[in-house]
Amino acid sequence: MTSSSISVAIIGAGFAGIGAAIRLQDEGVTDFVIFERDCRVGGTWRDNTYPGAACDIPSRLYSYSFAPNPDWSHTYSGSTEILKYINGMVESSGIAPKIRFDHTVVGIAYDAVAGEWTVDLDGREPVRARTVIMASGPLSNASFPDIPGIDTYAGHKIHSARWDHDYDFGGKRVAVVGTGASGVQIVPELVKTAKSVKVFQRTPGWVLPRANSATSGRLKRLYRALPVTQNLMRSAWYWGHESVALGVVWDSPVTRVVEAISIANLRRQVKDPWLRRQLTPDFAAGCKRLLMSSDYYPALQADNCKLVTWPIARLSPNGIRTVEGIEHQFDCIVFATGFDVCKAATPFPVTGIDGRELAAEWSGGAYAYRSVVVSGYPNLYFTFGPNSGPGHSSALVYMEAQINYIVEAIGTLLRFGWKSLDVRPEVQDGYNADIQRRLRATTWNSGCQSWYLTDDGFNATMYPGFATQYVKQLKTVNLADYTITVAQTSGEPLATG
Ligand code: N01
Repeated sequence: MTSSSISVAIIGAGFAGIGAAIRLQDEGVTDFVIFERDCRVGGTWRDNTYPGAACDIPSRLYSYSFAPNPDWSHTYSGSTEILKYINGMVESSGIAPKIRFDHTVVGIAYDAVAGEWTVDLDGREPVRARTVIMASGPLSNASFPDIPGIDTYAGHKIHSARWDHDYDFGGKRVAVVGTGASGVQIVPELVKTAKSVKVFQRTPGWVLPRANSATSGRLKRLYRALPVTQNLMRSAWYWGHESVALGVVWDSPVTRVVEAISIANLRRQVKDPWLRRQLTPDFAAGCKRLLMSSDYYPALQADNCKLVTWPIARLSPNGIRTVEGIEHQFDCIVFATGFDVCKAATPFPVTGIDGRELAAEWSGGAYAYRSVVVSGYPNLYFTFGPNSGPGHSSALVYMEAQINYIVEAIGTLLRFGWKSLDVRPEVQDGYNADIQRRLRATTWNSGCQSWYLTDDGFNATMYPGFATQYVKQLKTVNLADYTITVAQTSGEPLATG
């Protein structure tokens, strides 16, 4: 270990990076730095500021249990309020001085002799760190679709995750490509301002109504005065979502109930049988992310809105040409087409023991042990890593479990002055064989195309179980799972705070 190395490098100042930093600090590990490529914290909630951007998981569950917020204004909060929550955590925890903005990590490499990672930064001196936490997020790189002619389009192009707030939609003819979680939130807002909106749907999703109510001042005061009431509400949401897993994670009779609720919602909101047919999914509910919206179907039926289900053939200088030969002309095209998710790659080169490259090892689909560590890459930890995605619950419940595990592992390493913790390959292999076997029975692997799967159908994204099982497996670090390398030099000072 070199004297100039830091104990922990955290890559990314989104929910995961900020949460990890706070929990490290709570446990007395203060020698960490957060590298953030942007100039603000917030990750996906900083980037996704499109009109209508909100979370489709109740805020009381879509927050950290160690940072409860009695002031959520609604059951489901908007992106501005979520970003405020993240900023509030940064402020109250005092971690702001440890964030290095405009620091883009371009690669990390492990030095097995020193037991350190070299963190390479774009245009800056590299930094040495004993441990690294990858918190760069799976949904951080906006993805424009690979549609022929996309560069020839001469009008205005906006991606949902890079919204152009200076663009005035008033009087404009607008296209929205994509009808996933982002698309169904954007369309209801755009129909209020644009002259016309055409929505290009490739696959209709299952839409469930979302009842979003304001939290009264009295309830907020109760949450503040009696925090246990807030915990009870969080628990109620938690167990409610756990019960939904029975129909969303596994294709079961409960899935048919979810589908029946969605179809009843469609029937209630859409009277035109042809439009209904166009909006009816042909895959098991849950296979793609369930869409939560009570205003999407009404918006599609607004006088200035039209659903287009003909496949897109290409973009032309004036707009979008569909396969039956019609050219739809637009002033602006909004792409709600999702993200480049690293399912079979890494966001930048990650070099482990003996020069092994993680991107090469993951080329058939990413894998890890319990989603947080990969054999051959000691002292490197992932948040939102392989097979950590929830289909039915809050990503933050999963993230908090990852963070607690990571903080325990790092704390143990630093406390004992060990050089490295490297998960044993046979332990990792056994875990993944089990994960892939269990995934075969899930809705996600039941035949639809989604961002959860690689092009070959490998599921490197989702966790096939209840949140309770996921959290339980990360409750404690079992050192028997690891090869421990003890530092060669004895008597080194411990790096814990
Ligand atoms: O992206 P998506 P998203 N031609 O990948 C279509 C999270 N999130 O930004 O279904 C035409 O889900 C594509 O069509 P198809 C959440 O985890 C959370 O909406 O592949 N269409 C689909 O309709 C979510 O899962 C919240 O056939 C094309 C859409 O674009 C994730 O972000 C809110 C196309 C992409 O849907 C991503 O959601 C928002 C093409 N070439 C987002 N390429 C919360 O509330 C793609 N599409 C927490």
